[in-house]
Amino acid sequence: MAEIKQGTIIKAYNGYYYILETGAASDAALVACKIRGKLKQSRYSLVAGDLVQFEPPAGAGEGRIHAALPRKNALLKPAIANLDQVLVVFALSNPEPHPLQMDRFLAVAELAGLPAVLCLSKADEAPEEVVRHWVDLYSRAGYEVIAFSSKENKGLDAIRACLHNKTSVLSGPSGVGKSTLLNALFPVWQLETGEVSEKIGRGRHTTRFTQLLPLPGGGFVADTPGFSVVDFTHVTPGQLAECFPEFHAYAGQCRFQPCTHDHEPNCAVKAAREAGLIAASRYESYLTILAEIRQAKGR
Ligand SMILES: Nc1nc2c(ncn2[C@@H]2O[C@H](COP(=O)(O)OP(=O)(O)O)[C@@H](O)[C@H]2O)c(=O)[nH]1
Ligand SMILES: [Mg+2]
Ligand SMILES: [Zn+2]
Repeated sequence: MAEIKQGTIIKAYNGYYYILETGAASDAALVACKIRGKLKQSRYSLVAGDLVQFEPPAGAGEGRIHAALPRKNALLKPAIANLDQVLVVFALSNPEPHPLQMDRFLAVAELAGLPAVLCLSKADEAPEEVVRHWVDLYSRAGYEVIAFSSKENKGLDAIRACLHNKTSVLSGPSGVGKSTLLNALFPVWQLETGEVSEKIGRGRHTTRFTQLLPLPGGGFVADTPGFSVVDFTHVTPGQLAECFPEFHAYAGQCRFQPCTHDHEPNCAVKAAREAGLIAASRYESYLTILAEIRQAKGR
C-alpha cells in the first residue's frame, strides 16, 4: 500500500486536481492527481481549497485522491472551499469610491458568513483627509479597514499579516489594483495587471479558472476576480439587515418585530441613523438593496 498524504487542492483543471502537500514549502511542486473511482460518485465535486488525502504517483504519471476531508464552508462563485475571510478591495481614487458598490461587496461576504476586511487601495492618489474619511466610515460600521498603496509600498505589512495562515479571497471591482497588490506583496507571482480596457481585449480567449496562490509562510489567497455577480434577489429583508453589522445593536429595539427599518414607526435603526450613529450612506445602501429585493419579489 502506497503512502497516503494530505494536501490542499490549489486548482482543478481538465479533470486534474493540483495539490500542495500539507507542510510543503509554498513554492513546492504541485502533485497532479485524478479522483479515485469511488469518490467520483460523491455528492459534490472537489474544488480549490478542499483538503484531501492522496496517493502520490509511484513514478511518472498522476496521483490519486482517495478521500476529501469535511468542508468548513464553500463558495460557489468563485468555487472555493474552506475560506477564512474576504478582502474587499476598493480604490480611494481612480476609480472613485462608490459606497453603494462597497456595501454590496461587504454584504455578499456577510451573506456567505465570512469576515470581511476592507482594503482601500491607491492611497497615494487621495488626499489624507479623504483616506481618513473612508477609513473612519467603515471602521465605525465595525469593519477592519486597511488603507494601502502598492505603488508607494504603504500598508502592505498590515495586509500581509492579515493574509498570514488563512485562506482568503480578494473581491472588488476590476481596476482597483487587486493583482498589483498581490504582486507588490509577493513579487515572485507576477500576475497580469493593467487597465480594464486592455484586459478585456487580451482576456477574451484565455480561460479564467479559480486558483489558490500558496503564501510564503502559510495560507492561501485566491487569484480570481471574486464575486462578479452581486445578486440579492434571493435574500430576505431580515437577512439583508443582518449584513449591516452596525444595525445589530439597534435592530432588537425596534417597536415592530420583524422590522424592515424602512417605513415602520419607532424604528431604532432609523433613530440611530438620525442621531448620526449609523452613517447616512450605509443606511441608504441598505434601503436601495431592500427596494431591489422588494421589486424582484413583486411586493
Ligand atoms: N497610483 C496607483 N495606481 C495603482 C496602484 N495599484 C494599482 N494601480 C493601477 O491600477 C490599475 C489596475 O490595477 P490592477 O492590479 O490590474 O487591478 P485589478 O483589476 O483589481 O486586478 C493599473 O493601471 C495599476 O497600475 C496603487 O497603489 N497606486
Ligand atoms: Mg486583476
Ligand atoms: Zn427597525
